[in-house]
Amino acid sequence: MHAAHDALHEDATVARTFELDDRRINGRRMDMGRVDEVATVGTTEVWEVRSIVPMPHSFHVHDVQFAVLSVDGREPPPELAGRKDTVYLEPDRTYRLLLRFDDYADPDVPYMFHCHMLLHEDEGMMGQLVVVEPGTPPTHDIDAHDAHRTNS
Ligand SMILES: [Cu+2]
Repeated sequence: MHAAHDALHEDATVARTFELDDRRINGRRMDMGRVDEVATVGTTEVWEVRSIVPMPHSFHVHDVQFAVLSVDGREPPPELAGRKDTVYLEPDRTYRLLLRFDDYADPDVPYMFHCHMLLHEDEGMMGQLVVVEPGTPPTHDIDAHDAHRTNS
């Protein structure tokens, strides 16, 4: 793993897990009335993303770009170096992503994270992420998937 990534990784205070099955993310399909994740501006997060079925997906995040820290615990191949907004997920591999939420907080308007394969996307393989200022709750109903604070 790159030293630069290690240094950034030390800053991560929130970890989230995203398990993708045939058409759902963490067991859910898109619901415009539901906020799945709430992130806070000024924080760095590690997302663990995995296709848990024998099919690939393409995980796409709006708002921020991310770095791929590792694939199954190993340094990512060269094509996964650099900043990404989409990562192709081979089945049964765990991709650890590093995301930094620096700006564009809006408690009203969610961002999306979704599978970028059109059929999957069209069938609701998508969730909503709201980025807020510290101490500001989002205005939509929250049914957030549990994120956990890391011990750093
Ligand atoms: Cu997909």
